Amino acid sequence: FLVILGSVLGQQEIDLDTLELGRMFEGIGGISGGGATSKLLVNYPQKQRDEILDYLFKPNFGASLQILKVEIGGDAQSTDGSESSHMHYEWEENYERGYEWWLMLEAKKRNPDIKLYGLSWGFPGFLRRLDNTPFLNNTKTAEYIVKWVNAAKVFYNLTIDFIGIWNERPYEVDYIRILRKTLDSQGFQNVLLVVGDNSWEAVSDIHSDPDLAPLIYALGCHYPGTYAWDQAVFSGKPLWASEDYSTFNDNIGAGCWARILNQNYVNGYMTSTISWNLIASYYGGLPYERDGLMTAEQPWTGHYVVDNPIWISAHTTQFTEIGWHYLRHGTGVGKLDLGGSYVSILSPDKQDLTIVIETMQHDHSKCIRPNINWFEVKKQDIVINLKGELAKFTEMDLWFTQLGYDGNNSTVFQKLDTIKFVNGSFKLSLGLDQIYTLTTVKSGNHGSYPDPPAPKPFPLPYFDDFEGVQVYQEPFNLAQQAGSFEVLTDGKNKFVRQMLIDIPVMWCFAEQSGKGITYIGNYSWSDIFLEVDFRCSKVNASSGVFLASRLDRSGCDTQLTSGAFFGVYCDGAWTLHQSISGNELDHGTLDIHEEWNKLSLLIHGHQIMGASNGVGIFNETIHDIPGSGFAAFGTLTFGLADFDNLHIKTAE
Ligand code: 147
Repeated sequence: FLVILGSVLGQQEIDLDTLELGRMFEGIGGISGGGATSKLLVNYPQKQRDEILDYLFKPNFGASLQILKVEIGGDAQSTDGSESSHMHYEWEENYERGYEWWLMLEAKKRNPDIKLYGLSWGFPGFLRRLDNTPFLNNTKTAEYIVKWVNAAKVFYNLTIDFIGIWNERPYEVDYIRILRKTLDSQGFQNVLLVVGDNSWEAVSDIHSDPDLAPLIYALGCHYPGTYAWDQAVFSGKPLWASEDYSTFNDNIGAGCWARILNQNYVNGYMTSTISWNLIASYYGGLPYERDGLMTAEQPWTGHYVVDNPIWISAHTTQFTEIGWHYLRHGTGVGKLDLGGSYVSILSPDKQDLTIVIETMQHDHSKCIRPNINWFEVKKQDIVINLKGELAKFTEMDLWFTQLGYDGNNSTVFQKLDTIKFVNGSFKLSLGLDQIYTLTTVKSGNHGSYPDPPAPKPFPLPYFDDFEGVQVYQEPFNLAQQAGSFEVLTDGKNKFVRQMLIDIPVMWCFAEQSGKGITYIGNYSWSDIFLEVDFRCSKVNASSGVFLASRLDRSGCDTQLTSGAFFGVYCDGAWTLHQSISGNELDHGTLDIHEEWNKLSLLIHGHQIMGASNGVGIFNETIHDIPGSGFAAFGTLTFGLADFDNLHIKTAE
């Protein structure tokens, strides 16, 4: 009778009980990598860097993330840059490269319970099969991955919880078997496999190959659009949205994140959702600008933005833990009659209960992919009834977000008055584009720091002699798009070396130009003077080096970039090109020293001038290059070459 009365009054009765529980909640996380998405975070001023890390990882502060997924650097372009491998060549290993070790340590420092998940996008050249897959020798590839897992433990005391196979690329079942065996034989039985970081297709292999199922812990699908294949649901495997979101982090992005965090479970029984990316810490102008939970793209000022996806995360993460259980569909999990959804998550001792409700409208919660069908959301009243053993809860904290659009203000992650259940019931009037958390957990907190410094564009003039960078690290502010650039020392002087000597297992096609290249500065730079010292290598040498400016393409389109390229071969030949892979404008020869040489490139309007060791080489007018873009240097072929003393200034 009450239910009927309720629907007559236009109010939905939601009965929560625990007669049967749903699936285990496995956490909300972010991805650093795939690729180079944390590149600029590393050289932030310490104060702002620590604040940012608190917003991401510190419990009861901000996003309070429960999973950190990182790229296992593979020396290949993987979206916003390439990340260094721990083995550039078969004969070496190095665990002081890149920033993912550091990031994992910072996350664990703040939350020792955070789960770590590693995944490869590319792989170094020595693992490359001719078809550009890492399955030339599955034992070697498995050992390469297990070395990374082992190094986490041995060098950093980090326990890796999950390992994936190959991001969004086909796996070989034979490789999965060998990887599982190699992990087990080296004492890593507790490192679980998530397969296949693409679609739900791995479920077919599980069905056709009963020996495979026990090797796989969870099925990971990317951008599932909140749905899972029936077969996947019936497989009994945990289902993860192992990469999702990737949406510009304004309020539509926040709305996307709110909707999928609930509905990935409501519609698709997914128990973990992981955002690409964790933090948008790469230059504006690179692909997928600001597609992270928050933004930090100015290490030179310390400016950062805590975007609303951080607070949307908090609505779930601050009031749950991995290992809690969703209530069952129909008894605490479901869709709202007039649009929107709700989930309820219960602690194992049943002493804590968290309910998250969202009423995001279609156009305010669009994600980058996939397109979803139209749906309506209307204002509505709901009554939450706590049944059975849940009736013991008489009070809950209430946390509220109203996302604003079209100039309307937002209220974000605010604690409202504590609510009281009367006879086990509480009535809530829901508006549009709102998120509510009802919870017995008392520790919720909207963390805050004073405003960070104001934004400013990349500062010019700019000079770097790389003396301030730790050896094996990437040079600050240089965003490698193909190849791997590391700071090394000869004992007295630090310099940058391009390390790759062959083409990696590519994730996309950025390396097809055959060049190593690292970008710096501002996408809107136009009249720029660049100068760098270079030295040809005596072993495993690149054929030469180049300086470039006004580069208009990057990421997985790096091989297509236009721009002015002044190349110098180690035999003394020079060239001027208008793109990375062709269109020669001029060429000649010049003198090269055994040791360091100075290379300069000035571009002003259509005028372009090059010099080497202070001697003018060319001075001409060109019309067919972009009006603005990034600056860069690199190697003309994969192979070693050294760089030092980078100068950049505005060309007057
Ligand atoms: C994903 C990648 O895994 C990430 O590294 C990052 O590039 C992210 C950016 O949105 O995208 O790759 C996808 C690229 C394209 C599609 C799906 C995933 N797509 O077109 O469906």
